[in-house]
Amino acid sequence: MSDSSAAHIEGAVDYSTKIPNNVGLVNDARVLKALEQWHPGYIDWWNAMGPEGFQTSEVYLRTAVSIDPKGWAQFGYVKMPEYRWGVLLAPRDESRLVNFGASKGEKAWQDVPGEHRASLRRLVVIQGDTEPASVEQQRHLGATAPSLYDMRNLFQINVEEGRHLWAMVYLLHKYFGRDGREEADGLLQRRSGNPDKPRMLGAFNEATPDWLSLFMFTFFTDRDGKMQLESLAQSGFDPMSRTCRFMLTEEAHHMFVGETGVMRVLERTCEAMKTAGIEDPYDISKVRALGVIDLPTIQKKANLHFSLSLDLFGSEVSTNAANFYNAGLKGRYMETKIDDDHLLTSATYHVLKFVDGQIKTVAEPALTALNMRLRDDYVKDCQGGVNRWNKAIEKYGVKFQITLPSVAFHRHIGEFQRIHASPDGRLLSETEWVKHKDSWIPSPEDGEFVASLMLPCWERGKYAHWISPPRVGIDGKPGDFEYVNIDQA
Ligand code: BYC
Ligand code: FE
Ligand code: FE
Repeated sequence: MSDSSAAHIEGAVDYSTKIPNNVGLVNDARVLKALEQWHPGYIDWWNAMGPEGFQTSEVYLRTAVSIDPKGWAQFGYVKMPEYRWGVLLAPRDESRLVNFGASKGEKAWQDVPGEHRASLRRLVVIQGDTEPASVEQQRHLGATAPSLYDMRNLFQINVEEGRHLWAMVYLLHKYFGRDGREEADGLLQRRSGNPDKPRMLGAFNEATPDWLSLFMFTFFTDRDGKMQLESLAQSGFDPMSRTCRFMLTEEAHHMFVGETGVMRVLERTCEAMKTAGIEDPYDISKVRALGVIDLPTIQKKANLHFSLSLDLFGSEVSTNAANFYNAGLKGRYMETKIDDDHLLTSATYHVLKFVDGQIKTVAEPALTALNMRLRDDYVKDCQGGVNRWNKAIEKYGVKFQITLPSVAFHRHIGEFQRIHASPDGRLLSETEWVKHKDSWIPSPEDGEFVASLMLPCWERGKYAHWISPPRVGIDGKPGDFEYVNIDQA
C-alpha cells in the first residue's frame, strides 16, 4: 500500500507529498505543482516576517494528523520553519445543499459558479490576508514572553495562522486559475502596518505592542475570525465550507489563549491588590507600584480591541453582504439552525444607526443588515467571556467590572465613523472626545507602563510577576514543562 492511499482513509492526512493534505494532492499534479512553487516564497515570508528569533528553537507544537475531532492533534517538538503546514478540509458530505439565497436547494457546488467568481475570490483573498497579517503583528512578542507556556501558545497560534493562509491559498490555486495565482502571490507581498502595501482590513494594520494586547487580540479579533469563518462555513461553495469548518477547530484554541490570558492578568492584579489591602481599583499609582496592571488600564485595552474588531464586520447596512448572501456564498451564524425562509427577501432586522443627530434603532431589510446581525451575534459571544472575567474579579471581592463599550464608541467603519461617542454611548463633541479619550483607550503613558512590565520570563515553571500561572498545562504537561527549548541553535 502506498503512502498516498492514506488520503483516502476518512480523515487521514497524506504526508507523502511536500504539502501534507487530505485533498488527494498526490493525484492533482497541477495544484500540487502550483503549491510547491508557492512554498519557497512562503518560507521566505515566514523567515522574514514570522516570529522574530526562536526560529531554531524546539517548540512543543501540535500538528494536525487527522481531521477526526477526537484525534486530530499530535504534539511534539518542532522547529517552526519545519512545521508541516498542510491543506486540511473537513470531510465531504455528498448530500449537502446550498442552504440559503437565490440558489437554495441546489446541490452544494464543487466548483465555482462563473457568475460568483469575482465575489468569491474577494472573500477568499480578504480572509487569507488577515492570517499572515496577524503573524506579522505578533512577531516581536516572543522576546517578552511572560513564560515558556505563553511563548509556546503564541507560536502555536502563529503556525496555525500560517496554515490558515495555506488553506486560502489552496482554494486560490485550485479554483481560480491565473488570477488565483496572482492573488496568492499578493498575500505574501502586503505587510501589516506598511503604508505602501498595507494589509486589507483596518485592525490588521494596528500594532500588537505587548502581551495584554495579544490576549485582547486573540479574545476579540480571533473571535471575529470565528464569526466570519462560521458564516463562510455555510457557503454553498462546498470546498470553502469544508475548509472553514476545519479552521474553526483551530480557532477555538486561539480564543482560549485570549480568554484565559486576560483572566490570568485580572486574577494576578486582584490578588496583588488584596494582599496589599488596596480596595479602590482606581488608585492606579498604588496598584501599579505593585508591578501589576491596574484594572482601568485593562478596561481601556478591552475598549480598544473591541472597537477595532467591530470595524471588521463592515458597514451595518451593506449591499456587499446582501449580494454575498443572495449568491449563496456567505451565510448567517448558525444559518441552518435558524427557522425562517433563508431567502430574507421580505424580512427586516433592527439596525443601530446615526439619524438626525441621534443613535437610533431602525428597521432595515434583513438582507442588507447581515453584517449588523453577525456583529450582534459576535457581541453576545464576547459578553459570555467578559462575564466569566467578571466572576473572577468578584471572587476576590474587588469592586470592578469589565464592560463592553457601546458599538458607537471609537469606530472607523460604518454608521458611527464620523461621530464621537463615549463608552456608554453618549454623543460627544470633538473637544469632549479629545479631553476624555485617554481615559477610555490606552494613552501613551499606559502603553509605557505596560511595556515596562514586559520583561522576559523564560525559566521553566516561572511566570512574570504581572500574570498568574495557568490552571492546566498544554497536552496534560506539568507547569514546569519545557514548552520551548530556546537553546537549540
Ligand atoms: N477595513 O459593505 P461594506 C480572521 C471595505 S478575521 C478596511 O461595509 P462588507 C483572523 C469593504 O471591503 C476574519 N476596509 O462591508 C483574526 C468594501 O470595500 P470595496 C477575516 C473595510 O464588504 C485574527 C467597503 O469597505 N475574514 O480571520 O459587507 C487573526 C464597503 O464594505 C473594512 C473576513 O473578513 C475594514 N474593517 O464587509 C487571524 C471574511 N470593512 O468592496 C485571522 C471575508 C469593510 O468597496 N470578508 N471594508 O472595495 C468579508 O466578509 C467582508 O469583506 C467584510 C466587509 C465583512 C470584511
Ligand atoms: Fe486564522
Ligand atoms: Fe486565529
